[in-house]
Amino acid sequence: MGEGCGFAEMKEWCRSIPKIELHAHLNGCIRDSTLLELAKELGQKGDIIFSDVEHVIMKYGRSLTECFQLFDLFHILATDHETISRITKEVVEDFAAENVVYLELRTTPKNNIAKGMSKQSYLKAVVDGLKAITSVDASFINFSGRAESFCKPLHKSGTNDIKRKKIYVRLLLSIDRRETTAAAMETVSLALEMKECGVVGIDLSGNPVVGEWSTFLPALMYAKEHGLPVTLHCGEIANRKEIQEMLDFSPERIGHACFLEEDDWERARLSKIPVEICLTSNLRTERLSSIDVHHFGNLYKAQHPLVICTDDTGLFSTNLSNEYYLAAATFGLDKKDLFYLSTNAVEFIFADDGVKKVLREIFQDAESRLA
Ligand code: 6MZ
Repeated sequence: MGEGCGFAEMKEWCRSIPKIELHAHLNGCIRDSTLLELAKELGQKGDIIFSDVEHVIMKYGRSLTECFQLFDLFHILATDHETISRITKEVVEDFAAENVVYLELRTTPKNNIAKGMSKQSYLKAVVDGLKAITSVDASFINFSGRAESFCKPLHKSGTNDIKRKKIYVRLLLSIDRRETTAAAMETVSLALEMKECGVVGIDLSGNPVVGEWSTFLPALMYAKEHGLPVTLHCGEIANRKEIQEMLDFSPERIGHACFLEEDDWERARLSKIPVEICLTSNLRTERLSSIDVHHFGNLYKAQHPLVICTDDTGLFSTNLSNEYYLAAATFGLDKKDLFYLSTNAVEFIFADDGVKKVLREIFQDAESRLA
């Protein structure tokens, strides 16, 4: 892993190494081209006015409030089962294309009576999307509980075999902060039912100014009691009381953690709780004045468990390689540091030890080739 290199070479290197993505929201990762196509179709049907939404989809910088307005639009564009399957397939293919070898994809199961959709049928549409993947070898667990693994033949080109990209996919079910206790409980029950089908945990997300911790706590406790790991969007805004309640809960991971105060960090440090870092997302949604003051810097120096993630690749026009590059360029990390970060993320995944073992081998193999 040679040291000094130029801007373009470093970007390419970040793309080439195996990576793990633990914080990506399905509907936040839809390709712009797909969103535009879906918006055009709905425009032709007269359901929306295309010219009104086109510029919103293509906008570059967005405040946190605008993000949540946009999610409502995304959910209008991607409402039926077929579209959910399509976006799942595309999102996984996009992550695999830049050498993500393990993806924990999170999404909020939705009830939509008009589309004949229940939370369970939404989840089935997601799994159908995984089944439809052909351009890469996706290892996931089928709705029947059967492990689908890298069994497809290698794609041949001339006399040379081209190794197909391989990606493990596991699912986290998200509770939206707008939901009631009963709806949150329904999501956790579904996750427990679908544990055998690749659902490995629960996420609490959604607009951080909406909802009360006490509304979600019973469902999150239920998950904990049944051994289902939980990750929380924690401290995306400065809400001291909620941050402390979340730390009291002892989740398996936290995301963002932009507004923790020194004694909150002391607790997080003592409990060594892994933090999902989303640099571009935090910058674009103005959680900080500039990237070099991001808490990643201090946490990295303190050797706190960290995993670099994207949050919403579509919404923020980013990808995981870019986030690794950004961390290196901003905080002076070299290739060895970045490779250590990506390898170490294996320890924070929610999938079982069997998957961890295979991933460790993938990283060892990559390290020997990069040396
Ligand atoms: C909090 C976020 C988020 O679940 O419909 N979501 N929640 N903070 C963020 N940072 C910007 N980014 C995405 O994906 C979209 C949903 O994920 C959550 C929001 O609830 C959003 O509606 P799914 O697939």
